[in-house]
Amino acid sequence: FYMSDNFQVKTNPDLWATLDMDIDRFMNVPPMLTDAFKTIFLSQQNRPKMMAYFDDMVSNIFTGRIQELVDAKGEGRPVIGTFCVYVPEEIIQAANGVCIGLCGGSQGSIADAEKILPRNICPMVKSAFGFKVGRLCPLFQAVDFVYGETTCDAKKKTWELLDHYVPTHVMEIPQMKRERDKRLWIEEVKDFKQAIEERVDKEITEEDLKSGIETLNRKREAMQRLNNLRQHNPSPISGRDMLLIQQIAFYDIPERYTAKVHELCDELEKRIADQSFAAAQGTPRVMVSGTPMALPNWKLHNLIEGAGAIVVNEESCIGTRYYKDTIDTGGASMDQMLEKLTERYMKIDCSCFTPNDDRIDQVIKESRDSGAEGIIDYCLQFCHTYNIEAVKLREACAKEGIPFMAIETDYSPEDVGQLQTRVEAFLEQIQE
Ligand code: BJ8
Repeated sequence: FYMSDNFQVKTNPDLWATLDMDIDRFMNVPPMLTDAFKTIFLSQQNRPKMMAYFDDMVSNIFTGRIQELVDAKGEGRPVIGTFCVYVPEEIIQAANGVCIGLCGGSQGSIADAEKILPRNICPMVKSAFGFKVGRLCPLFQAVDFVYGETTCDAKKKTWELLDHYVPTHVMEIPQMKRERDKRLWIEEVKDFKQAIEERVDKEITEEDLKSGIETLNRKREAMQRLNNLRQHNPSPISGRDMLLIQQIAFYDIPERYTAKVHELCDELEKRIADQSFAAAQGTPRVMVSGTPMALPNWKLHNLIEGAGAIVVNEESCIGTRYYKDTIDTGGASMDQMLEKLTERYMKIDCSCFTPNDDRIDQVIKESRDSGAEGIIDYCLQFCHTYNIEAVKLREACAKEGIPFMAIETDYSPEDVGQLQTRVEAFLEQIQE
């Protein structure tokens, strides 16, 4: 296991030159990410040894992984960027394509976005858009096209502008979950499949789709296994490391990632048997719910764990919403599989839907399952749907006697002091 001093986010200007990057500006990014990663991750005591793989994925995020994407394109495979877990990855996998999550979690590209977009919209949308217009993200530069969706207003209207910089397709996601919405949704899934087929100039067969579904099922099951293990009390792995692993799920190769997550799970089982934990017995256990935390957004986890607690669950799309449901493929025809796939996607309980009471029940359930002593609801600034849904969550938590705190923040470091005070007060409250 290497020393943290050796860790470095690698650079490769020759490779980036082939991707039309703003190399002069981008050269500042790897050293900054290296420093942040050392401070937030490598400073932790007693990390699982298998974290070396995930640390390596960070080290190679702008180089080795980009080379793999370039190689995939060379083999004629489509490399597709997405911004939402409603875009069905199984179909991309069935077409032997590569799916890369492009949500932005960095303050560094916000100013680029604000030259064009209004300031008072979600930082995740601004960050992603800024990466593209500033040519500041090798992952974004490497994709052939992107698939947006009609979830929140900030995203769906930004796609119209993003299309000037990269071919941007949009999948319609309904806002309700009635039978007629399901019919529309299935049509959208079929259109998506057809669009991907046209791109690769090959029909997706039943066998292809079945295998795409099975690959993603295995990945989601591995993540479920991992999340169950991390919820042991005391936890064998920190919340920061768990967040990182869940973020890496959006840019690693599914099969490789699945194998590594299982290896980590094996190690965590052993750690539990050996009583080797990431935090001592009695460490306050906090669950986070709400909007996703895209790489390299580690702000809240770093605050919570820096204040002496441990994060034991993420009810988030970079968290359980991504992997809580799988698709049963038993003996299904193409049409049946597409229907089952759609039904699985309809179970994702994003606040963009109304009503969305399933999510409230799910949050309470996950809070119980994870042994959390309180919930911190995380809302990115200007995300109206999660922000308003927090009202219902607060009510439900009050009824269940679960301590609850809602925070709204962005990527800037300006409110860190104030958030820290609030997190510390919350931790005192749950320990009383
Ligand atoms: S399924 S959570 S990934 S839409 S935080 S950009 S909603 S203003 S991310 Fe999401 Fe799909 Fe839903 Fe998940 Fe808009 Fe809110 Fe920003 Fe958001």
